[in-house]
Amino acid sequence: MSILVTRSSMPDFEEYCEEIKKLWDSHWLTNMGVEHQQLQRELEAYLDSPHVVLYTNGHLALENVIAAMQFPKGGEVITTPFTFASTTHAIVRNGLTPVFCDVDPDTYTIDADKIEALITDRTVAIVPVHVYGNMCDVEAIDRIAKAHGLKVIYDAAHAFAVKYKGVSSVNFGDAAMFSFHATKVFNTIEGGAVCFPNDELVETLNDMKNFGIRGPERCVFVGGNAKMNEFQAAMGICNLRHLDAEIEKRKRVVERYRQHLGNVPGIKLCHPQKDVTPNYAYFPVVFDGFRATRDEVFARLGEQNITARKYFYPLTNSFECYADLPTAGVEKTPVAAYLADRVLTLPLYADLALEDVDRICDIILGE
Ligand code: T4K
Repeated sequence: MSILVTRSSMPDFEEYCEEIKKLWDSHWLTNMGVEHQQLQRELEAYLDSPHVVLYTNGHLALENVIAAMQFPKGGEVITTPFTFASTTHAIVRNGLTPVFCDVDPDTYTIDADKIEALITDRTVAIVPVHVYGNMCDVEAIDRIAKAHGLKVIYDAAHAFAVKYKGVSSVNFGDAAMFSFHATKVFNTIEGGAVCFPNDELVETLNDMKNFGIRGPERCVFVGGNAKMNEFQAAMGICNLRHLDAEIEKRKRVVERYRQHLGNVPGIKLCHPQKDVTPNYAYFPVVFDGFRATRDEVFARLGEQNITARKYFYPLTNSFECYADLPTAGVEKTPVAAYLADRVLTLPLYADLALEDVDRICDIILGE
């Protein structure tokens, strides 16, 4: 049987059917119905967030919250290239220029010590990524942003349920965006959210995701459509009930990987971060000086029907769609370039059998 890099968490079929049954009575399938409202309330409580605005996916959530900040066109946004395409695209699709900062060699998140050198009089914001669920250096980023009057919007797509010093990851910066894609620790099939403290942003984001319509005869804003539908929200309500148990199961998988790969010369793992409550979203492994290269390990696993992924190779600053961007070029971010060439994210999901973890590690170690 094949093992893929991840597998969606799903509630029991009966539980989901029970949750969506009411939709057959109401025929209300989207446009902020009862399921949407319930999920929003539950997430505000679970994430300890003053406001949660739900979206049909994480990308549109990020694109909209950047747009909501009304930055001048051509403004520069400091971010990292060691991420999914979405982060950089969301900046560029808003008419802004991504300025790529290198990443920290241990957490793979933005290297806060390198941010200030990139700030110019055109810089408007920082969009750091809590990549793999690793927390950015939120305190240093906060200090820098305050000193230079910059907005901070976290791409927290990977960081659902992660806490720093007991504080939810949503409570840093001006806003945090989550992805609830099928591949994430918490999923609503497709889905996403923006979490933030500023009351005024609620109306702006709701306008943006629903055509700027404020009533049957009132349209106040040239918005788009990015609403989460009722089936997505119902999936979220069910999955949220089991989330803590799912994270516990992920933890067991991660611990098993650590037992096998923790002390192998040439294999580098991400260490648990001090003061961080993790969500065990991804299990990245860096091969450097190991008897096989990353690509050889990837191929060896593939021969046994095991699909690991090279998240995040290639770096977004090497994408061909950014060939004309003056800030592009992997040589500007050497640590990210080093990682992108050597990292492999191993299969990780709640129901991955520990025996399968043993087998994956045996193949990696050539045993
Ligand atoms: N920012 C960051 C940092 C992100 O990582 C992402 C998304 C975003 C922003 C944007 O959020 P969204 O707009 O997507 O909500 C996947 C996901 O599609 C994407 O959500 C995710 N990041 C990215 C890291 O991974 P692919 O192209 O690798 O997905 P795919 O289809 O190859 O699936 C990977 C594995 O997941 C499959 O081998 C099996 C499993 N899977 C997949 C699907 C679609 C399931 O078990 N169930 C499924 O329904 O991008």
